[in-house]
Amino acid sequence: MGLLVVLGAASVLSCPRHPESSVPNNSDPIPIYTYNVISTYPHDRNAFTQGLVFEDGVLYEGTGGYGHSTLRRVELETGDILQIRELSAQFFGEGITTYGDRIIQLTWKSNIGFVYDKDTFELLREFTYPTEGWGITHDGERLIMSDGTATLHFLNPQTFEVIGQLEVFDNDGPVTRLNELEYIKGEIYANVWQTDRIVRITPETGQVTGWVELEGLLTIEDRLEPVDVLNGIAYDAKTDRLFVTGKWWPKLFEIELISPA
Ligand SMILES: [Ca+2]
Repeated sequence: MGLLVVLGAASVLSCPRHPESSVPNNSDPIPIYTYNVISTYPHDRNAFTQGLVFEDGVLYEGTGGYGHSTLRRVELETGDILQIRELSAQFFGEGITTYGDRIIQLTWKSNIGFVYDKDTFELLREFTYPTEGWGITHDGERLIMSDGTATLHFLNPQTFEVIGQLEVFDNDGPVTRLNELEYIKGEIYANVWQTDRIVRITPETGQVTGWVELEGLLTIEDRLEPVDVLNGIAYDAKTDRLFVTGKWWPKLFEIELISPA
């Protein structure tokens, strides 16, 4: 179903021109990866996950909802909340990323981002941006931000000025609804809102290099209580572990990707 949503959305849009790209439209099929579950961990059913990061043995999570938005430090193995900061009820929290000794958190429609001390969660400053705020990650030099469209924005991590943009496309045209992000070994991974799929993106061109099909992660029992969509990608660069979860999901998964045969 997720694929149909994506293709349907893309099919009504004209194909973008990418003169800088040597890859013709409707060329080779884009590989679809599947997954193995390596480990399963508990996840807070009250967490409407909008941002997920793993760094130095610690999971950081940002949650959304008016009156329910938080920034959390979470113990991976138990799901226990080790530290939490609640946002004012006027803000709908969105993506988070660490950057050095800071944590950056977006808000959905307020055009305001928050910068916290990574250890204390103290608010250090705010910044503004013109679009909606959805997901955020970084490539070591630039912040990378999504806004629910097919456009990713590159931001200076010190001044938060927009320094570039990237239009994401596959063989069918623009890939919209790009949501939670993670930069992994030179690629941008993005949840595609309202699907069970993650899209892998080349930062240099915006071209999709693969889709990851994650349907089936939750069991029927997991869905007896309300769950929302897959959202949340975190990567432990030190141990090469990939984590995913979803909004109100009872579980967080370490997965490995399987290349198509
Ligand atoms: Ca992430």
